[in-house]
Amino acid sequence: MVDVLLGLQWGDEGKGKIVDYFAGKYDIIARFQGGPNAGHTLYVNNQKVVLHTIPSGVFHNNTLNLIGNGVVLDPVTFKKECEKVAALGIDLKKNLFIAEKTHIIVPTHRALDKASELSKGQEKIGSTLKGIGPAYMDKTGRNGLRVGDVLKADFETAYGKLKTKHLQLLANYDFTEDITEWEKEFFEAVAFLKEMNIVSGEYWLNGYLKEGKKVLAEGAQGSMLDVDFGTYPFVTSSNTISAGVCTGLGIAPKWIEEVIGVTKAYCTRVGGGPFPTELEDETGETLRQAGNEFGATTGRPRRCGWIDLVALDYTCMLSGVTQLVMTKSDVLDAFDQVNACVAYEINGQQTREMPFQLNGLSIKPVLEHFPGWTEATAKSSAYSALPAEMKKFLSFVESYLNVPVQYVSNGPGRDQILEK
Ligand code: 2SA
Ligand code: MG
Repeated sequence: MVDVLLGLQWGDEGKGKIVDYFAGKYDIIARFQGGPNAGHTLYVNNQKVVLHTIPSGVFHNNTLNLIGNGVVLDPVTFKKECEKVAALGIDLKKNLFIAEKTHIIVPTHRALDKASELSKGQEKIGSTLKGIGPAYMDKTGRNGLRVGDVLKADFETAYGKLKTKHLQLLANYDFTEDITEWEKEFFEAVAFLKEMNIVSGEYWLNGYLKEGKKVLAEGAQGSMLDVDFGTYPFVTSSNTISAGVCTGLGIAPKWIEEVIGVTKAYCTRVGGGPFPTELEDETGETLRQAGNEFGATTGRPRRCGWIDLVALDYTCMLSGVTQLVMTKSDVLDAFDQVNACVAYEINGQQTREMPFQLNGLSIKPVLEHFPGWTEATAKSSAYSALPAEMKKFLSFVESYLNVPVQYVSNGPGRDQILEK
């Protein structure tokens, strides 16, 4: 069977920690989309580790990890990440596998990402500039290079062809950088990649499923950044919802059982695009400081706001979420009053549905107010011991979404998680 773990907002819901918490219950952790734009933060022996492309199960002894075909992999960042993980005593040759159909990010993809963002001016997406969009464009445009290609004798020729195409495109943007150094680094990293376990991801994974192994599919970014259903065009370039699991790993829907949705007790967004509950005031700043809301990959300050139940209801529907994990609930300890958005008011009309497009609309979030709690919940050791006011807030969320909040994460530590 396969369980899925997804972010239900705009990313940074705390997926890394939650996958790490659940990892012990699974035989395999598999990434199915995204790439080095992801930043999954874990604490291993009290040391902070940020993973980008490597699945968050690598720190568990008996867990295998798969980078699925739906991912885009940059050999350069991948090599650096592997070295960082290896320095913590992990032998990735034993527990990490890469699907040969995974697409590769080449240096000129990064250049194109930057050029495209610059050309958009005020309308820019706020991309992490890791080359994600251009790499997925080459995948669907049928020009891409895949991990399996690095093993072939003509890889350099194929790379050269793609580079020429990219340089032609870059000429439109007056791109003048010398990429010789980037290429040197790239080919060193490709040599490193060749030595890793490259497998047919779909046969590898289906083989284990038939043996009865338990798989956790680890989502990256968040559902509101899904290329089809997110706040388009301010989205990433992959399917972040549960549907992406089948195409991103090569498995049939029948294998999927639980869909675990992760949401913060409030909401954040990094990069551009609409954000109905955003607080551009002191309250937003308090959330940012109390929640330490800075991008794990880019260090950018994250935009902060109240929890958006309209958006969560939408993403729970899209992915068929069966249970919720609410993270960073302790951050709300700092407030006398806690709010939740229960509807959008657009042109005087209230709606609980996500409009076609959010940008360009003037949306007023309709807020439900909850009294705060005066206790510090980071030290709570049981769900039942949480303050009554927080429990009221949690049950309101449950009844609005009609999905149980099965876990509350009340701090960054590995043990700061309470099961209902
Ligand atoms: P991209 O890089 O082309 O996929 O960016 C497109 C949009 O998707 C957003 N995006 C993200 N949002 C939140 N977290 C992400 N990962 C990092 C993290 C981000 C960071 O975990 O903190 O460190 O800044 C992530 N990746 C992509 C992005 O902001 C664009 O709006
Ligand atoms: Mg993140």
